[in-house]
Amino acid sequence: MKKELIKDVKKSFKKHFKTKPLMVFSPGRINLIGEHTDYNDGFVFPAAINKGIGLAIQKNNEEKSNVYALNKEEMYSFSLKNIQPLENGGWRNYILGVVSEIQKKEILLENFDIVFAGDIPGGAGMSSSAALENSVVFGLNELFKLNLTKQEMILISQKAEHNFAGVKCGIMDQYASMFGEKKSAILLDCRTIKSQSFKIDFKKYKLLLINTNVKHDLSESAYNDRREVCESISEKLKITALRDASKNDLDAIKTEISEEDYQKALYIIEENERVQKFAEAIKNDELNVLGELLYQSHNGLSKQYKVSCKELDFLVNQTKENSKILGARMMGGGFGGCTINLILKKEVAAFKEEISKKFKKEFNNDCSIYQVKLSEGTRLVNKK
Ligand code: GAF
Repeated sequence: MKKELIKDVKKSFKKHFKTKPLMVFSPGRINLIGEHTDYNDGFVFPAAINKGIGLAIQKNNEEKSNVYALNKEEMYSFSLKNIQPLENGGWRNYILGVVSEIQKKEILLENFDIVFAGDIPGGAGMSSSAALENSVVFGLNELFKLNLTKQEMILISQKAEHNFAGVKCGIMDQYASMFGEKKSAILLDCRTIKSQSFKIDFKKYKLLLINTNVKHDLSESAYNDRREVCESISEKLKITALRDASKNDLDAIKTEISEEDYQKALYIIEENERVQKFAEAIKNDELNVLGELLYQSHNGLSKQYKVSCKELDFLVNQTKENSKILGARMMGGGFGGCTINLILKKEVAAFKEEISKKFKKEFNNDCSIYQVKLSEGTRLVNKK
């Protein structure tokens, strides 16, 4: 969390609303491995990071609630009555979604003011939307003493995403953002919503994110399509979710489904296995195995699940020629955003320069490179 971000949000709140706010920070996340497995009741391995959303919130005595998006310099005022998603509402829908999902629990909210800002680049696949949802539900819970548990809060955030942003996401992003722990990643079972925390120390290696700075248009509809494919195959197999399927089960219905769908379901089965292997390899300090699993994951996401894009494939392929990098893969929903790389610490500077040049030459666009710290989840800040 950057102190500057919190300071700016607080300052802006005082300027616009003239009251003293509660301050919340809600982080984005990375994901080590386990992509698109969350909505299949499977396993994921995310971590909250030191980038996210800073939010200031306080009650007001008006007829409307007011939200100011500091990065965009946009103010939005709305009535708490009859809340509906807005067409092309952008960030507004995350706020409205959270409020509406709280109201669906028969909880009566009073009007409030919010200012928020973030330092997660939009579309980077680092869950700026989950961070925003969580910051709002957490802030409202504190402000109005709603007594919601963190578990209830992340389900509200997830439903806001489903019903107001139209993305039928799993629970990984909201969970990681809410429950993150310092210097740790979380092995989460998305069926039971039980997790195990792993201290992360890759010794001479570290994680590096490279943002393609592209977000291809089809990402949201393609995301929902993938979910539908998984659900329809589960239905055919008469199971709750692909988490319960084996390759043998899938082979038994191979002739009834398309080769494309077969590969997608197979990817999910294999990715779930990779998450387990990844956890074992962390326990045993087998860094080479981690790297290999990252490459396998990318290959599956690109060739079987088909959620990569040429920019992500390019970045991953470039690392294969570099012995200083143990593994890399696309991260998050796909169709743009970041790759996550396991790289020798002392090679970071040289690699940054090299890959920036190559990317520019190939796409005539800049990529961005980030080093992140694994951090705590959503919390109150500046209690004084
Ligand atoms: C997005 C979704 F929001 C997550 O739930 C998850 O499915 C991820 O894509 C892919 O692993 O971030």
